[in-house]
Amino acid sequence: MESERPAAGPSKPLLRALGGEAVWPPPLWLMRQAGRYLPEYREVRAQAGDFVTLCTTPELAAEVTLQPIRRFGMDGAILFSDILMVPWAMGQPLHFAEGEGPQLQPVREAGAIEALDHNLVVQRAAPIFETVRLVRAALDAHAPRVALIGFAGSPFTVACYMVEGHGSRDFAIPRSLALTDPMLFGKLIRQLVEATTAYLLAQAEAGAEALMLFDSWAGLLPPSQFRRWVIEPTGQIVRAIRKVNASIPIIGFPRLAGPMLVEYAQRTGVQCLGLDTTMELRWAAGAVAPSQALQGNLDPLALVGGGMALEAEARSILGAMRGRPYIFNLGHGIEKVTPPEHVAALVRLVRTG
Ligand code: 1CP
Repeated sequence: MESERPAAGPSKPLLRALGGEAVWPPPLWLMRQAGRYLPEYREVRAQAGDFVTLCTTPELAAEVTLQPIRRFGMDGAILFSDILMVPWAMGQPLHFAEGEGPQLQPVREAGAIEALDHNLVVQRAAPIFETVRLVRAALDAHAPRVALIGFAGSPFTVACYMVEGHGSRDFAIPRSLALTDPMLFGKLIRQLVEATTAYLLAQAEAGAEALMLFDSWAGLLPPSQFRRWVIEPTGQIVRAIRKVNASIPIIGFPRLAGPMLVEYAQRTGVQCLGLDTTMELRWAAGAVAPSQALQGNLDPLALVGGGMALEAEARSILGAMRGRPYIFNLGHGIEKVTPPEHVAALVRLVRTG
């Protein structure tokens, strides 16, 4: 299948960096680069009505995926979807309330967890794979240097939302369940490992050229729990993907992992580590293998503020990462109050090295 596509893969800067090459100036993309800070996104979002409809209407989802590429020319396009589309595809009702974030019907008992069906995911998420196909075809035709990134949430972070039912600062309910009934929590995690593996492989088959696992709440866990619920399941997914697709690079983003980054980097098998804003870059560079790419970690608030502080922060990151495989990015998602002209200024700055 892959041989039928234009042979642009290995020359794309983002894929070269993921392959362990110190590409300079570094390739760049931004987490949540599509979204409400862009007026053209707000227009399509209004047209779609609700968020799940936007994620499951391939033409609209492909359009918003491509908007930041057209406007700013990043090196990576990230599929427009959400980490909660996996629980949705497993049969858990999901709704995005205006201004309140996601709402899920919580699953906390054996019956509810067993009623979820990871085998449904590839079938129900078919429109998302169609989005991947549309975006890849558009990039091949009009932006052959841009790599398409597919993604999923990591089992622990997705389980946090599934058990809690909505966003939270500490996700006390799922973390307590993991401690008091690890057998039951483990059942949910195992379902998510199966679902996420199939979901990511289907994205790769549809044309995604790199995959990212978002573990936004990994840093809530103490080391023993981090090993069990973050490192173990992530490693299982990476190994299962490798059995089918030996080459697609995988980016892991264990947000707020701190020193647990070392074990995560050694034991999961990911090719690239996403770094959050709190990570000391020179420490991280010494903590992972020289061939493992790093990605991050500009403070999204620096991008909101712009000007001299943005320039100073970006230059300091570039200085620390020069000479190793590296992808410029934020340390967390873009803020919706970000002025688009600050994003344009950042892209210019990074491109001039
Ligand atoms: O109304 C809107 O337009 C919804 C805002 C929005 C957007 C633009 C949500 C709701 N999700 C998304 C898209 C999204 N989410 C992408 C698309 C691609 C891109 O990066 O451009 C990605 C990769 C995500 C990933 C995601 N969703 C994460 C992991 C990364 C992170 O930010 O920590 C998480 C935790 C979510 C859950 C979620 N979805 C949306 C919101 C507001 C939230 C956070 C809820 C909360 O914890 O309160």
